[in-house]
Amino acid sequence: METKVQTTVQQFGSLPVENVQALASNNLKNVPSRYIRPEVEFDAVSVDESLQIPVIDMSKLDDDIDEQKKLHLACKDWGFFQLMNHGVADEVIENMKMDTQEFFNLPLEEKMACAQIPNHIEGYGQAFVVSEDQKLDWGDMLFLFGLPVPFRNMRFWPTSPPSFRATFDNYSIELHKVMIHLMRLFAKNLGTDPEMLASFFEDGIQGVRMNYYPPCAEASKVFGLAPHSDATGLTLLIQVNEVEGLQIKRNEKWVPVKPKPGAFIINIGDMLEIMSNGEYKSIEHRAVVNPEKERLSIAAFHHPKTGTQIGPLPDLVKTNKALYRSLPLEEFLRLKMSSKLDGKFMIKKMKL
Ligand SMILES: O=C(O)CCC(=O)C(=O)O
Repeated sequence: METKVQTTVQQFGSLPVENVQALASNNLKNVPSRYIRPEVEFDAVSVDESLQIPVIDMSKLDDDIDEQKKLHLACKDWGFFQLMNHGVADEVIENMKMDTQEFFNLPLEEKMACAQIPNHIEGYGQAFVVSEDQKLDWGDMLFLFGLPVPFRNMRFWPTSPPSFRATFDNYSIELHKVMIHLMRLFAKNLGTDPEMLASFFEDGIQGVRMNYYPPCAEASKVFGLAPHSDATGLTLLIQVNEVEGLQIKRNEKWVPVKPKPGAFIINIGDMLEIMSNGEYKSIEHRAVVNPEKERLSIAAFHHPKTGTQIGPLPDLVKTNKALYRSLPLEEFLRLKMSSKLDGKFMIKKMKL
């Protein structure tokens, strides 16, 4: 049975829109105007290929002070890093990639068995479509809650490929372990109690968004995913195939991320920026699409548990002024999900 809080968090529905994979299969020379974003073509912010996000070796983090410092700096200065030697078996990641690819390869009617229903964020469809005249992203998604287990709604979990459910279950649990380990290290680096920070996330909410971006004849005029920061504590992302598309904003330039084989791309979300009282940064990012090739990615969003007050951690505002106000998690998510993707608007709302 769904609890009241669970229902509140799950009821962030999006308006239904056309399936982009089906639309793209018509080999259109010109895409419908609802997808065309003049701001991509005429973006004054240029792409800077010369930079790369920091790479952190998790196997060194428990006892190597230099690696711990590197992690702290990555969170403060970049808000993004790649994590290697994280302890999640290759097989767990490869199975997740394979089953995600297989799901999106299914005929539309079969994928629609997992379609979203009104007022639910979970399932196959779209997120953040809140008005009939809003511009749309060039992509579809399958969104599922992985944790806590009572949040799982099997109605939306694919049964094809047959291995999907077991694969997803493993992936979800393994990523949660990495996230908790990182939370303890973040707390240590921030000078607060590791157990306290971990306790917010132990029974936290994990949502996994599997993204499918079809090739697009007008790739330079659309977004796979419009610029946004994540309303999470921490996001762990992998790219499923070799096609790149994630770009992060740094010093007013877009920096393309080049994933390292086997690494997770990790970013600080708005909630952790706020909890750290601004010491860690939630960075705006976007996904661009390829003119010839499909792209897939899997983002695992980790939030604190329901009932958490999202605000600066008490230890961090004993001597420093609080830079953000506090809001219950449910209200924070409601505000985020009832708007289109729009840069760092939640951080702007929360700043004092
Ligand atoms: O596809 C990507 O690389 C980015 C995905 C992302 O930012 C998201 O799902 O929120």
